[in-house]
Amino acid sequence: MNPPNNGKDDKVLFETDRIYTSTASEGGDFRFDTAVARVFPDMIRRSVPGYTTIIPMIGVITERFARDDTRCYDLGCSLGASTLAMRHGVGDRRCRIIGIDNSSDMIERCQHFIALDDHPATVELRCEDILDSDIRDASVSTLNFTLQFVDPERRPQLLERIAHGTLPGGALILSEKIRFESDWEQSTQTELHHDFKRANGYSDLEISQKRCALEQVLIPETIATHRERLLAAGFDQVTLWYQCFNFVSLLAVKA
Ligand code: GEK
Repeated sequence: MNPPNNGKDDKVLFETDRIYTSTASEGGDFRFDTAVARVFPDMIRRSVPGYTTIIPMIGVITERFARDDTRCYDLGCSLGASTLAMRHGVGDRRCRIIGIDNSSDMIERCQHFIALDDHPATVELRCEDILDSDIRDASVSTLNFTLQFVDPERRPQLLERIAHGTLPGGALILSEKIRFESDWEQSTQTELHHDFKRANGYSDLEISQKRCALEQVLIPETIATHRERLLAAGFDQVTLWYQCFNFVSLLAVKA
């Protein structure tokens, strides 16, 4: 999502993430609340290696897989960066774009970003749990760094429902933070991720406090686990199309 470059509203929409700057600032598990929604574009860009590449590529992938008279789902849409990439990706095809998030703070601000964009494709935003969402007639769905926040025991069923709701030839884009089987890979990739955060201006204190806050909330899995589960859920092909350190994106396609 590119910030508009003028207007006093922009300062309100694009705040710098300072949530974990002091020891007194935060305790407890990470939550997608108002404070996070306010700084989210800055937070995700400075925390997730490759995010600024993945978003436009979601548009490119959508352009290939979107079909007339189908739906495109952005599951865990936050402020709508992927929703907007998909909206532009569908071009002039008759698609309904549906963005879903269970954080009302996110959906409220997302509405504002969608309204700033003038592409004619219809976007419907829903504040609901993706575990309860009705998913059908999908040509493209996106889980861009959302599945990692879902209880691992509920992940298989969610992916089965997405696969079931996907039309033949349709696709799912699944981006996740991952973990590695090998201790060396795990520690090296984690250190590189922290180097990326430091290079983006986060202090060691911010990095360690955020890490603690996410520990029980964001549960990463291996690429092998993701691949096997996508195939078991009903997708027929899976390919890794992007990796930067311990962050990846997979494309799963239904025959
Ligand atoms: C992007 N995709 O900018 N139901 C609905 N929403 C959920 C659920 C759930 N069960 N669990 C988590 N979320 C976005 C970025 S952020 C990723 C996605 C991150 C939502 C949660 O409220 C949050 O907005 C989003 O998933 C995850 O492309 O912060 O690393």
